[in-house]
Amino acid sequence: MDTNVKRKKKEAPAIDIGQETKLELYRMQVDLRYCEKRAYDLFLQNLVKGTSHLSLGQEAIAAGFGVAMRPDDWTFCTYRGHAHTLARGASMSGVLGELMGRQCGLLGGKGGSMHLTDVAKGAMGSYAIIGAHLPVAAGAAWSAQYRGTEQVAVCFFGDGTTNIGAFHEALNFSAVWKLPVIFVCENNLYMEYTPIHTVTAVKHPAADRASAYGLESIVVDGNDADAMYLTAMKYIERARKGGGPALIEAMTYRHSGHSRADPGKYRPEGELDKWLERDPLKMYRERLLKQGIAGATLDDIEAESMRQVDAATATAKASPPPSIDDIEKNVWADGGSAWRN
Ligand SMILES: Cc1ncc(C[n+]2csc(CCOP(=O)(O)OP(=O)(O)O)c2C)c(N)n1
Ligand SMILES: [Mg+2]
Repeated sequence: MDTNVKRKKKEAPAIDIGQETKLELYRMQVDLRYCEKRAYDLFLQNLVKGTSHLSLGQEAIAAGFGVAMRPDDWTFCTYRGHAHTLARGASMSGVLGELMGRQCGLLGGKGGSMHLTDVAKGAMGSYAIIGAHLPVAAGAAWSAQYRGTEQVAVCFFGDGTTNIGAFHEALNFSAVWKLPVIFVCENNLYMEYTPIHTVTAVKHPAADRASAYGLESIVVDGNDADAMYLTAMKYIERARKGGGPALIEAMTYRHSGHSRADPGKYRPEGELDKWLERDPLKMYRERLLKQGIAGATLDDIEAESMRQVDAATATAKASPPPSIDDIEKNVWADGGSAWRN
């Protein structure tokens, strides 16, 4: 392996994170956790049709970026995208309603878990084809660069995605054109069921490839919301000012299996327990308490989050499924292929 690669391990905090931002980071992680746990409960009640992929344990990444991004920045995520969509401000009833196939869902109940999108909030889609969205994110960044809007595209994907051609094509194109795009690899150690290290030639599937595109090799603790927020701020602001793309590898772990049907039995005994000790919410709560934030303040955040999840659940349950009249609505673009003639 190339020993000349300079890797930044666990970004040292460059700026002080104010108390308000810390509480925002905690609130967002709690919202993401409670909402996804509710999604799982609804699945057990047979109210969520089709498959779904939870990111329980990976919340610090979506939260760190969600808090750091400007409202008009863009997010592109995978089928494991509930948290990333919520982190941009999509409503809980819109997300839970979409999972349940209800009219109040973000896509009117016709898209489901793997296609969450909220264009008004900059959540530009969830993509089920591995790697498909990396070139799309680069294209969005190119549009921002061309129009001079200083918007940044942030693209989340998994470790397995780094072995797909589109990853390399998007990285190369973005580096050559210095596009304002941040690629965030959430290395949760597994692809669908396969450990990433058994099928990858390098230790860090994203960071060890960065030098091939003239980019820094960056590995961050993906379970540390402060580290994620500071890293996001640094590279988003650099990209906004014309400094080009970044490739960030965030080390993390998913608490549940790949999708709802997977109990995750292929994981070695004790591995999950080890990572549960490093649960991002648990670590962050302990850190805030040590820093002098009152336990009651954090309890209030948790209670308010649960209240919102309960209210969203009630809204989604009361919402009807899409009507037959709407079956073709928002499916076909007006004009079809007329432009070709
Ligand atoms: C092009 C393509 N090949 C295969 C699949 C099937 N598939 C769905 S998820 C997945 C694993 C992806 O792993 P990773 O990128 O690490 O993301 P994670 O699920 O861990 O978040 C695979 C192979 C797919 N969706 N698209
Ligand atoms: Mg993975």
